Amino acid sequence: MRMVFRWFGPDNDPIPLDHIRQIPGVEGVVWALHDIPVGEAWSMDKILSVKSQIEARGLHSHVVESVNVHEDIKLGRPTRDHYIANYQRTLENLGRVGVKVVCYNFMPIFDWTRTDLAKKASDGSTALFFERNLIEQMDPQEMVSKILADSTLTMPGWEPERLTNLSRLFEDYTNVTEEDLWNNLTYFLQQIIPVAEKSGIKMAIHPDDPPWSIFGLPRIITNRDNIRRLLDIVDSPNHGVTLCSGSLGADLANDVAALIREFAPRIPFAHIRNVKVYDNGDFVETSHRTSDGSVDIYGVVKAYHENGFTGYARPDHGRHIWGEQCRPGYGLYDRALGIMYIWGIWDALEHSCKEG
Ligand SMILES: [Mn+2]
Repeated sequence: MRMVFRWFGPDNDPIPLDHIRQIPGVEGVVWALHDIPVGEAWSMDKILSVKSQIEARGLHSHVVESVNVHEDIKLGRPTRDHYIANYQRTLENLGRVGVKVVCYNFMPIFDWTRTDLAKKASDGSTALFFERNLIEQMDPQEMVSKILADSTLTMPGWEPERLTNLSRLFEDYTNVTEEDLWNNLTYFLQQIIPVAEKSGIKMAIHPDDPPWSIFGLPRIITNRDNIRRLLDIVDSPNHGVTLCSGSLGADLANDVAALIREFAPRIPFAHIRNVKVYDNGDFVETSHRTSDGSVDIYGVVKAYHENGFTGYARPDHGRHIWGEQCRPGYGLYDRALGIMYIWGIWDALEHSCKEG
C-alpha cells in the first residue's frame, strides 16, 4: 500500500506540502489542475509547474484526482468528440510526466452531495452530513447556494460558473436514463482506455457519492453488480475503480471488504474513510476508527492486506477538529489521524503474518 494525501495546489490549499510530508508514511500527493475549466486539455507547462513544486518537497505526483469529464460526454452530445480528444491529450501529457493513476467520475451535474458541511458532533468537532429527507424536499438550486455559502474555498465538483446554469443542466438530463448513461460511459471508455494504456496510466473511476439517484438524476456506479458491469465494458488492467469505502459504504447493502476481495486487481487507488449511517438513511462522516462508524475499516484494510495491495491509498475525508480552518472534509489533522489508524492496522497485520 502506497500512502498518498490529497492537496489542492499552490494558493488553493491552506495545508503546506511541508506539513504533508511530515505525516508518517506519506510518499506522494494527489493533485489536479483545479483552475483549468472542465473539458480543456491540460498543458505541459502547467502540469510541470505543479509537479516540480510537489517533487521539490520530496513527494511524488503519481496520482491525479480528478480529470473531470465534460457534461457533453455524459450527455452523449455530438460535441463530445471534441472534449474526448482534449481528455486524450491530457492523459498523454500526464503519462509523459510519469503519472500512474487518474481518478475521475461519471456523475451527472453534481460530484459528491451533502446537505451540511459542518454538522456538529457532541465532542464539538464538525463533519460533512447527508440528510436524506431534506434532500428529497430540497430544490437543487437551494442546495447549491447552501453548499457554496458554507465554504470560502473553491470546491472541486462545485464550480460556481458551471452551476450557474443549473436549471438548463437539469433540462438536459430530463430524458437521460441510466441505460443512456451506460452507453455514454461505454463510448467514452472505448476511446480513453487505449490512450491510457499507451500512456502508462490506470484510469480509476470513483463511485457515485452517495451511491443512489438524487434529484432524479441517473447514477450508475453504485454497487457490486454495476462495478462488475463497468469493468466488463473494457477488459484492460488500465480500466479500474477508485474503491471509495465511504461512498459505497453509505449504502449498507454494500459489503466494502467483499468488494475489495472481488475487484482487487482492478483497484489501483483506494479511498479509505468511515461513515455512520442512521436508520433513517442519513449519514455523517466520522473518524476512521471502525467503532465510530458503519464501515468496518479494520475489515477494509485487512482485505487490501490479504490481497497484497500495492496500489495507492489515501485517507479520504476527515472531520474538522482542533479548531482547524480548512476546506470541508479536507483538514490536515483528522486525515493524518486516519493515516495512523490505517498504518496501525496494516502494520499489525504484517507483524502477525511474520509471526505466523
Ligand atoms: Mn472518495
